Order: sequence, then C-alpha cells, then structure tokens
Amino acid sequence: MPDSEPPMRRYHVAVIPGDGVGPEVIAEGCRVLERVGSLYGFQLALDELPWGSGYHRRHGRMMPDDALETLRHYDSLYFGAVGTPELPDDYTLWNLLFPIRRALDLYVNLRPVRLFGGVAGPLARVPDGESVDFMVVRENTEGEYTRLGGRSPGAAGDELALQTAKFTRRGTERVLEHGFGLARGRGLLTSVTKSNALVHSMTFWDEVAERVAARHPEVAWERMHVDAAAYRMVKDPWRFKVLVASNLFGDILSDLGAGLGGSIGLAPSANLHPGRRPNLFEPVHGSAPDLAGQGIANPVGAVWSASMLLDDLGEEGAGAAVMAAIERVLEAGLHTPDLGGRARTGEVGDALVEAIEPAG
Ligand code: GGG
Repeated sequence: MPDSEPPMRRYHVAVIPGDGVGPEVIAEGCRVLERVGSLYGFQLALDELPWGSGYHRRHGRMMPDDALETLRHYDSLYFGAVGTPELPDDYTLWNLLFPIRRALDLYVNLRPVRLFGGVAGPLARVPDGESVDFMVVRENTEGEYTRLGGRSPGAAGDELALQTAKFTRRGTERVLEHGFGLARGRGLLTSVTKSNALVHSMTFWDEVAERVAARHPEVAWERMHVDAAAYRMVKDPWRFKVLVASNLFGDILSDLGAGLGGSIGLAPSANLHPGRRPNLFEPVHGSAPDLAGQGIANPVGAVWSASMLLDDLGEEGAGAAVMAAIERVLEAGLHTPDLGGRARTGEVGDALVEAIEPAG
C-alpha cells in the first residue's frame, strides 16, 4: 500500500484592510502570508472584505448587517486600520473594530514591544545583556471603553459629561490569568493600576490580581501605578517582561512601548479569546490619513501581526520564519521614513518576502 499523503492544511482568513494606510500595509502582509504558506506546506484562502469608511460612502454603514455572523466562520481575521477625516473617530471605531472585538469576545489585546537590531530606538543605552522585549496584555472588552454614561446639556457653563468604566470579576480575572500564563515563560509580571486615585475599579483590580497571583506561586509579580509604569518604561524598560493593564492604560502604555521600539509602524497586536477561533490580528497603528496613498507606510507592524496570526493557527514554524525575515530586513537597514529611511512600503514588502527561509 503506498503511503497516503496527509491532506494539505488549509485556513480561511478574512482580510479587512479598512481605511487609510490599512490597505497598503495589509497588501504586504498578504504577500508574506502567501509566500510563507507555499514554503511551509499550507494554504491560506485570503478573502478580502471591503468594509470601513469606503463601504460607508457607498452603503451608509461601516460593514453589512450580517458582518459579525460572517466573521465567525473564519479561522482567523486580519485587519488593517480604521478612521477617516470624513467621519467622527468615535463613530468609525464603534461601528467596525469595537463591535468585532466584542461580538467575538476577544478579551486579550496582546501587544509585543521590541527594540530590533538595526533600529535606532530613542533610548541612549540598553545595558549589555539586557534587551527591550516585553508584552503588554491589554484588557480588550470592558474597563474604561464602554458607552456607559451620558451628557447633560445644562445651562451654559454647567454642561456635564459622565463616562463610566466597567470592571467585572470575570473580565478582570481572565485577562490577568492570561498574563500570568505568559509570564511563566517570560519572567516578571507587572499588574498596572491607579488604585490610589481610582478607589473603586482599581482597588478591585488589585484584589483580583492578588487572587490570581496566589494560583501562580511560581510567577514573580508586582503592582505598579500607571504613572510609575510610564516613567520606568522610559527609564529602564528592559526590566519589564509582561504588563497587564486595563483597556485604557494598556492602550496608552503599548503606544509608549511602540515609541521605545523606534516607531509605531513596527508594532503588532493580537486580539484573542484564548482557546477559540477566529482571533483578530492588526497593526497597532491607525489609518494615518496623512500618509495614505504615498506608498511610504511601514508594513512591518502588519507583517509582524501576520506572524502572530500564523502562531495562532498552529503554524509556529512559519510564524518564526516571518519574524526572522523581519529581523534580517531591519538589521540590513531597509527602513521606511518613520525609521529615518527612504524605503517604500512595497520595497520593504519585497525584501520581507525574499528573506523568508524555507522550512529546514
Ligand atoms: N489597526 C488599528 C486601528 O485601526 N486602530 C484604531 C484605534 O484607534 N484603535 C483603538 C483601539 O485599539 O482600541
């Protein structure tokens, strides 16, 4: 009997390039995904979904009514950016990206920070033997980003706006659990709050952190206020390994981390419901309308996000090959203008595709 070939691994990925520079960087990410799939023996069916502000111009909404149901059938989601000067930012965000994150309950927003070789970061000196390489675990479905609250017109000068944060035991516990799990392989966990000022929500977070920490006695951990974390992230960022923070604090600290890494154009993110699919992968940067159409956006954040997507599909070898290609291209000095270089988006994409090494 001849040995029968195992069936080709095949994954369905919904690609939502979105607005601004999103389509430009996601196009490079798709080229990288196709190349690495052909080298590593799997097929990726990449279905482009033209949702976002362009869709809004034609249909009066950011995505179709059945969009969230459509997405559930995919193995993975690859997202570009959302936002356009034509529409209010809160409208575009709350009618595209946020509904997707919430409908799929993608409660972990994992944002790695790394200062690559060949990239001039803003830090004067990283001590020998240390490296800037940490993860921000951002709570992604509740916290400060809710629609709870409202505005009261009042008399002139007396207007009032209330914005209420929401912290549930389940929501807080599960994101901290994820952080402690990650820290097992990486070292110190930092739980970020501001419990001296936010006496209800953040003291609650601290209590939940104590409880989760007790289940992980092998993990070294600390509590830190967000202002102190911002300071230490500039002063000695190499001390951090895994930070877990609320939706707002995680959003802010991961942008600070992107600055430490040399450019927000390099920063990736994964929106995860661990153990479930589909998850969503997107560069941290927004739509950057000022750069759109010029062919100079940095595609590395989108391509690094594609590497995280591959890891999530169980194609870790391919994911590592994409990371190695990023390291080589940055080290060789092929940099877009955000990193002080002159390379164009497509040139960096070409180099990344070329730099992917076949499976050993
Ligand atoms: N690719 C990311 C993107 O388009 N971000 C827009 C944004 O403002 N996101 C807010 C968030 O991540 O919560």
